[in-house]
Amino acid sequence: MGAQKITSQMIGQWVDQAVATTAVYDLHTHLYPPNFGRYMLYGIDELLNYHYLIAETIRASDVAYDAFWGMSQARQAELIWTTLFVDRAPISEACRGVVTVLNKLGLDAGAKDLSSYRDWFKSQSPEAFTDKVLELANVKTVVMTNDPLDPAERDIWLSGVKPDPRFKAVLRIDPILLGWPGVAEPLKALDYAVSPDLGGKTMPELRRFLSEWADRMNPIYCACSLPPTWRYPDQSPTTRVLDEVVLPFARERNLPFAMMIGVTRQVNPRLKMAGDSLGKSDITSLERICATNAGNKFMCTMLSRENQHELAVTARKQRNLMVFGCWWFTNIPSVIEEITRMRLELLGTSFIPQHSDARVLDQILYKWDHSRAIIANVMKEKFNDLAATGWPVSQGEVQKTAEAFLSRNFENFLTARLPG
Ligand code: RAT
Ligand code: ZN
Repeated sequence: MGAQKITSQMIGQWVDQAVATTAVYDLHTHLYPPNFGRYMLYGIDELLNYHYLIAETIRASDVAYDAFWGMSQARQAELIWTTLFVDRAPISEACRGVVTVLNKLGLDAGAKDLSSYRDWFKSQSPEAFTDKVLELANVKTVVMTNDPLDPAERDIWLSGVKPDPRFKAVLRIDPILLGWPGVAEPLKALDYAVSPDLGGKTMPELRRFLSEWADRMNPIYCACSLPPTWRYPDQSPTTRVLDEVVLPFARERNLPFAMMIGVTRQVNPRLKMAGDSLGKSDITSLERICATNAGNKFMCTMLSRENQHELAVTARKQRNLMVFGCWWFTNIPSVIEEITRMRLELLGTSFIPQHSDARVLDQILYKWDHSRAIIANVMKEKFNDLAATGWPVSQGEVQKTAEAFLSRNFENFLTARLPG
């Protein structure tokens, strides 16, 4: 009896089912659990006040910067709603996301009735809403971004609050890598004997800072975002702190170090947190940090579309490098599709296609819905191409691939010990 012919319809069904039913491990977000108080953001006003939408509103309306920032948060949300959802079609990815969220929560997006949405969200408790959203989005684990130098966040950790186990911590260390000499002051105020020129006991004290905060937060990796001008190695404090503190610390604890490369902060300070931009980064620095620190695990995502091909090639050469996500300005359908297809062609199943970067809990409903659809399309195309060669594509292979992409590659990378 001959083997059953694998049709593209079968592949389509297997892929859709596997991608929809596999729970996601969302490895980079800015979300927090309900017991982190005001750090947990949810609801229509927070959705509208997303910095992606603030940039779009200020561009489209004639509001003055100062007038916008002088408004209450509710008034800002109303202006964003009117400008982007009433006066024009909400056709950008960030706008469409809000509409997807309303739909997924069972609200009537077509009613365009901001006050009824506000009423609905007011009736949700943070705890029950968290359960509802994680379940609807089919996300099992959410990775936070935790900055021990943020005074308010520090107080929460110091008060002994433990996050809900579905939320994992990440030790975010941008200031100690990029903030010299200024970061010496806040560290000294916390009783770390550091000096602005990195002399004296600075290096052991930074190590103590990382160890104490890692013991407190139990992070699953350390992370930093880096500008396009980042070079490794060089004579900068960044290289010194990496080589003498961060990389030995991460190696000792078997923690990956995640680099998000390509952000140019505050190209327009009048946009406040919406004022960051991007630039093409130096792939050879990434190559060198991975090659010369072979005992460290690295994760990397890059912000510029122009870096994506060389990033995927670099991952082919460096087994200690895990490529992840379509970050920020690349988290738009056309670019996600292009990047995912290219990574799959160069890396097979050995990469992590997406993270959400959600700041407002409800956003995982749209970010994962939109990304799942694109990942599924690319998988269908590639499994169909494979079937056309005569390979007997199986449902098991499709399922395993979806699991690798949505959670397993990350889970395995966390626990992996690098072979010598
Ligand atoms: O995507 C974003 O919301 C950015 O503002 C940043 O959070 C970026 O992802 C980062 O973590 O630095
Ligand atoms: Zn982020």
